[in-house]
Amino acid sequence: MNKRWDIFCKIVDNFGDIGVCWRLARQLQAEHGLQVRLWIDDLIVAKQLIPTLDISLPRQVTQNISIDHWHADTVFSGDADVVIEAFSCGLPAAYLSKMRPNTVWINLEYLSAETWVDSFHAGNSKQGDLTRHFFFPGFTPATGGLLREHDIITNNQQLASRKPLQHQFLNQLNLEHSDRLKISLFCYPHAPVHALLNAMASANQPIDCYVPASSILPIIAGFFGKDSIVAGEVLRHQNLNLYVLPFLSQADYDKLLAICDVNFVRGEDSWIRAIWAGKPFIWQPYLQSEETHITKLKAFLALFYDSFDNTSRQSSYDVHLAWVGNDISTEIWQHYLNNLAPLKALTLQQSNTLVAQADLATKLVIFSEKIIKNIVKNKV
Ligand code: TRH
Repeated sequence: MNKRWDIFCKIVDNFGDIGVCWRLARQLQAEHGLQVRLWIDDLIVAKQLIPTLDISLPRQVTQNISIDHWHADTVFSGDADVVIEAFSCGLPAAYLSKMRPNTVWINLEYLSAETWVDSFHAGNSKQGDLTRHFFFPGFTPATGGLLREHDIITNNQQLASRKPLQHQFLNQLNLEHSDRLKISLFCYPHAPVHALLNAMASANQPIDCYVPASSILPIIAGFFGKDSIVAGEVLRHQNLNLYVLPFLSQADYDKLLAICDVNFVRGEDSWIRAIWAGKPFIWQPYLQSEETHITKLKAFLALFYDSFDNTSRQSSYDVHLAWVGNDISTEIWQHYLNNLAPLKALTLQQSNTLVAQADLATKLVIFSEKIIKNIVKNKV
């Protein structure tokens, strides 16, 4: 049995690398009964997502996952059956030298909705005695799927439909209850944040905007004419009430997305969480050279919104392209808000279509089993 899995996570930038690896590790352990060891190169950043982590320890077990600090002098045993190299992070030479030809080596790629992903998923290349397999997450059945815990949809639906649960969550964050439109905001600092806040303030309905602490806080402070802001502050301007939240646990961030009416998300992991929340969302892709992120955005817009009616599709395209551009006008934002009811229904419909597909962790386990069988077959 391929029970022992190693996951290698190099933290390049932000929280997406560790966010995805930590979520995957927990799901493989909890839902597939695997022994998972997560190798992390930067425990300090990881601690933001895994608060129980003791950064002084080279090895520890938390939530049934063995977490090992991966550094230049790490000594490896190479006893795993399956090795996940997250986002082409490069397995260390000392580890590669311990791997056996039948060790299943899988490179977990970045998520993209581009059509070429279907044909590149599940390819491989020889590296000496070893074979490196390429696993592409994606939105179609021909890809590796999307990370989704078995209970996330039920949890989100319960929270979205039950006011007492929502009040309990808001109370826990020291937030007031209101019937105002709720919006969460998580984005990169190069987004036109001032323009968005301005559009929210002058929109024709009151808005509660929740901002978990991130690198955009100085920009928000500037909008309100302040030098700095911290979690707990409430800032008001015209129709906009803005609540600064602490950086939440992944579980609480899911809850925030589930109770909001619109979610601004970014990168990779929060993007998928917004889809499972089933609410209209605006995705900001991770900035890449040669406008690659715009290509990725357009591929996703085509995949997700092309079945929408003309008005909803147009307002979704407009708001996304404005958000990745340098400006988001009051008109574009108001048009989006005017279409929220159909956008809500259509987004939920698309989310349900994706939920009907197998999730990434399950597909990864099946993929690893198929590789093992082929290896065995080739030997016979
Ligand atoms: O942090 P990101 O920008 O990560 C990015 C992307 O993954 C990108 O593709 C990759 O190339 C780059 O990293 C290196 O955005 P992302 O992917 O949404 O990850 C954020 C994580 O933080 C996600 O797991 C959700 C979590 N999160 C919380 O746990 N609490 C919070 O309050 C917030 C706002 C986020």
